[in-house]
Amino acid sequence: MATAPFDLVLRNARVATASDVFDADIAVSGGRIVQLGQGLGPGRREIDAAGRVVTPGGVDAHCHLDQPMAPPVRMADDFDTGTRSAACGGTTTVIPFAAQEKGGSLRAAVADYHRRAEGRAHVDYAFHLIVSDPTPAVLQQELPALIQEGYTSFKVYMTYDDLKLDDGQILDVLAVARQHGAMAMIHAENADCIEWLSQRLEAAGRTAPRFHAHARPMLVEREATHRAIALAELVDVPVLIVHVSGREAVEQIRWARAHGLNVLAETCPQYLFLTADDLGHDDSYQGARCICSPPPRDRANQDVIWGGLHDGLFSVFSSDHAPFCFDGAEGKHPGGEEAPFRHIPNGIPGLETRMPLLYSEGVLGGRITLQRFVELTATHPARAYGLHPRKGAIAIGSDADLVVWQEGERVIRNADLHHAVDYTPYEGHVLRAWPALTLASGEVVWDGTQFHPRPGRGRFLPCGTPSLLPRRSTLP
Ligand code: DUC
Ligand code: ZN
Ligand code: ZN
Repeated sequence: MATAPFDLVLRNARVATASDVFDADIAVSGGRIVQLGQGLGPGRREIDAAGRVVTPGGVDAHCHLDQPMAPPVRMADDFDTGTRSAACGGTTTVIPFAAQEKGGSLRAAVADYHRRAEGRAHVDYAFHLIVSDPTPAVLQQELPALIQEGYTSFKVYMTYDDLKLDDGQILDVLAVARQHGAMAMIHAENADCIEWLSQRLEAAGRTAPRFHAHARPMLVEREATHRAIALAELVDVPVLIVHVSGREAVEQIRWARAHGLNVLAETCPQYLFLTADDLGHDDSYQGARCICSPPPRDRANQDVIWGGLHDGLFSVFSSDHAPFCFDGAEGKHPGGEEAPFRHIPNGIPGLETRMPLLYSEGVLGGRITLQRFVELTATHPARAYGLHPRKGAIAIGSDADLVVWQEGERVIRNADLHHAVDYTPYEGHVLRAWPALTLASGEVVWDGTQFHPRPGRGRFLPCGTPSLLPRRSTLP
């Protein structure tokens, strides 16, 4: 009896996973990978990968989409445009943030965020929570219940007036993470130091975008990183330090690991491909495009970040996509004007360029292995947030989220990107590879030139228990 054809067979793939690189066909049925091997039977649809590298679809575990902002500021990307851009850059799972408002309920924030996402996403999505007001009701009822329902990670901020927690509040939140096996993510910058420096800069008339970096020097991040590690040690719980920007924070994390502490770390493209010079040399406003926090540092710090990507210090490589248009009152010109740096919304776009930048400069530039690329962009983020092996893997039973890589030069032009932001910080950067095909649950969402929309294709993913602890073997 003839066996039924597969829905799809991706033939002649050079399959790259976090542990291996091998040649195989990949058979897909019902949106999942059902067979892997050479010479597989027929598919109703067949695609020839022609020996090109195929990796798991990316998991961007830190991005901001349609997150409510104080008017008039508004994020440029919602779940439609943000996940469109993700898919065209090889990312098939996004994890943005349902943010609690101070004085508001966490559950209400989650319900509101579901309304924003429902029926709009082109790739699958899960939610992190942002805890900005850890009241007894949040700590004792809302948070434990939400963890049970699949919101197993939450971010706390040590800076930003509308979000920041004090040390005692952070300890309370970490205690909930410990009790319920959730993952705590920490934005580590010292708020009082930033405020003190910002006031002095402003009083001296130093308000141009480039002074954003002067208000947030590395020591501000170093001190907060150390404090975050100490708070986690006190509670005895793993933590993940997000968007690590350079040497001094890296040193704190290495110190923690050397002392046996479970401290995970994330970094982002802006700390490899931008420097503080991109905020401008003079009083030009153009640098507002690259304002993000922590700010980009310098070349020596970029090298340290590359070192941590190479040797296993970092587990997760995310975009921290925070999309604000340069023109207009909703974005980098709040109120329609050139504003002092402290009033410029923080964040840059990067969902679509995250994977191609790291593949080009990391893998093809000889700085990291292909397996490490997969680990950083897909497998480890999926494990850190309880989505593995459904996501972040090329294995039987995993979702058929796949990227076929095309080598060759391609210049990044914002006009070619699919987000709703009016610029990219990487305009003119020459890539060495780009996704020629992105499959999301076995459907072609991007074919190298065309995006294939189907809003609502993306489903909400409840997260399981985080299953990633730092590797110690490769560290000093
Ligand atoms: N910094 C953050 O902490 N979040 C969004 C963007 C940014 O620059
Ligand atoms: Zn942050
Ligand atoms: Zn962020």
